[in-house]
Parts: sequence; C-alpha cells; structure tokens
Amino acid sequence: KIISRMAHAALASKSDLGRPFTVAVEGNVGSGKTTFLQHFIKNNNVAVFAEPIDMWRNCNGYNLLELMYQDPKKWSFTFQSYVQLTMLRQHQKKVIQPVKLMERSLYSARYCFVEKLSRDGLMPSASVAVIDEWFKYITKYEDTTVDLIVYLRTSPEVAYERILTRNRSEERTVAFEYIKALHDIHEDWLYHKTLHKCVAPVLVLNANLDRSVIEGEYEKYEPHILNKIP
Ligand code: DCP
Repeated sequence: KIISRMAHAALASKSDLGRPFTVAVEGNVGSGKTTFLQHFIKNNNVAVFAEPIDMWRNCNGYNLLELMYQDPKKWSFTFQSYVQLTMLRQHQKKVIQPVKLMERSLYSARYCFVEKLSRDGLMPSASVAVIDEWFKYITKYEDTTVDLIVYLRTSPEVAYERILTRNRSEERTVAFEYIKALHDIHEDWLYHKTLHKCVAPVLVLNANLDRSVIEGEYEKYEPHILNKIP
C-alpha cells in the first residue's frame, strides 16, 4: 500500500483547515523534487515554493552552499543555520491558494542533513545543540505544520546519476557514499519510520521512473496530493 490508511483518514479530515493544506516534498538530493514541483506550477489551486537555493548561494555575497562543500567542518553550522532561517521563511509564507506545496522543510534540514553532518563529526555536538534549540523554539511558536509529506523515493544509484548529469558546480565533490548515506537516513525517517518523528502522513512515490513516465505517476496521485480525497 503506497498510502496508508492513516494518511487517508488524515487527508479526509482536513477538508476545512482554515489554512492551506501544506505538502512538503522530500527525497534525496537528485530525487527529482524540482521536476515534481514544476508539474504543479500550472495549477491555480497550488502555491508552489521551490527550495531557496539561490539564497544559499548568495547570502550577502557569500555562496554558503559552496563553502559548506569545500570545508564542511568549518562551514556546516553556518550553512545549516541559514538553511533553517530560509526554510522558516518558506513555512511562514501566507498563500491564498487552498494547497501549499513546499520543496523540503525545516524537518528534512534537521532530520536528514544536520543528522548526517553530526554522524560524520563534521558538525560538533555543541553546534547541533544550538540548531536544536532554534528548531524547538521555532516549531513550538511558529506554525510549521505539514499535512502531508510526499517522499520521492529513489535508489541512491539513480539519485547519484542525476546529480552527475546535472553537474551543479557546488556538488562536484559529492561522493556516492554521501548520497547512499543520505538515502539511508531518508529511508529510516520516511519509509521505515525508525528515525526521528514523522510529522505527517507520508505518500511514497517511485521516483526512479524515467522522466517520460513520471508525469503519469504524479497525475495518478494528484487527488491525494491536492487533498481531493473525499
Ligand atoms: N542541502 C544541504 N542541507 C540542507 C538542504 C540541502 O546540504 N539542509 C544541499 C544538498 C544539495 C543542495 O543543497 O547539494 C540541494 O539539495 P536538495 O536535495 O534539497 O535539492 P535538489 O536540487 O538536489 O533536489 P532535486 O534534485 O530532487 O530536484
């Protein structure tokens, strides 16, 4: 079963939220989140928020994404602090459409990326503690509710191949082992649900599919994603 009974129940009860039905698209680096978002851009009922990667590449002139990959020990905390701020701003954005679709969330930043940096000893535990204090404060006092997580599930091999093909300059040093480890963390968080809290029901999509057929997969699940299940 791709969508659990719990998700059905949650979706069905959220027809009148008084706020947009908020969907976070998650999945490994290279899983196709951008392509997924593009599918919904033409839909007038959906407000689409791409990841603020341009801000990460230019914070008052500094390319924090590049610095993080060049020297993770030195720059991971700086980068992830800024990611947390920019993701908070995405969560806070008000929309008039009934559905808000976000690329990633505060949650994957903490539960996947900070997790990985912490495991690798690239972010010291004191820095993780500071990120966590901010995280707890933000999620307590701001509305960062996510109603549904769409997990674009790929194999690490496919994700890595796509990263190589797109050839983003900052990601030139990314090794397959890193993508494999990030894959395992996403799996534990969203598929096996053994790592951290799962903040919303999860819709798992097969994102290994080729671009030519994946649109069909998105269309098939559109009613779930747009909260149109009676
Ligand atoms: N990144 C990070 N820490 C975060 C979020 C992202 O280090 N908290 C990095 C990983 C990538 C880049 O930022 O190098 C963008 O990663 P995403 O997976 O968020 O976005 P993609 O553009 O790779 O998504 P897709 O290929 O699925 O469209």
